Amino acid sequence: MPTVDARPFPFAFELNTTALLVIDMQRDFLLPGGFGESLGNDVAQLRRTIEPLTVLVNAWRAAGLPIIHTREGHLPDLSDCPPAKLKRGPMIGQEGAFGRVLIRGEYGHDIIDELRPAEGEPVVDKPGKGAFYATDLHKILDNEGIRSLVVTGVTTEVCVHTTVREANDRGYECLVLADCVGSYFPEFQQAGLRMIAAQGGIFGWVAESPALIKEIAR
Ligand code: TIU
Repeated sequence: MPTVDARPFPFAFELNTTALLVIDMQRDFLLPGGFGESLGNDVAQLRRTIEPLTVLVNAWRAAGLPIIHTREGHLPDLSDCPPAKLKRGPMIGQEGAFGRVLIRGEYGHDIIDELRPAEGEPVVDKPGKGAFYATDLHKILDNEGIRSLVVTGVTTEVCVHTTVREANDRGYECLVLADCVGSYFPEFQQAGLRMIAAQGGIFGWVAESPALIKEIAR
């Protein structure tokens, strides 16, 4: 069984029951001049994930393993956006540098060019922070017999964490890759990763992508 050097202890997984989740690698969050940056965030903190994640995605694809992408966003009429979220997401639905912010179909809502999904890879559109809430993700994974998830994307303490918690409660084993997840806030990146592996792996495991790539390239 492939086993990855991870915290709090090695992560063992079956290649045929493991999927790679790429969370919200969207232009609105990652592009300089976009929504994320307009809120005063340092997008460089997220952009450092692009290179290692591209290498991982290419290796994962080359191994013929499943990849699922997600995008956070809403319908153009905002009917799926709770007023409570709209109130605190000051720009959601408004015109930004890359179209209406976090609205499906807009340029900024889509995934960055470097990580464009390949033909046939599911793209799950989600209205919330978690990838399971109000989506078909659990069904998609269940139909494929997936039991373990490699979780990547942005941001570590928001959509990655929410998704890992949702996955954990549904019985999936989650490996979070430290170099392939990013937060606008270095202290949240650190704490977010520590929270996952704390208490004997309360939410899952944490590793670096080269340790995983070594296992799938065998
Ligand atoms: N994808 C995701 O994490 N959505 C966010 O709104 N993250 C923030 O950190 N704001």
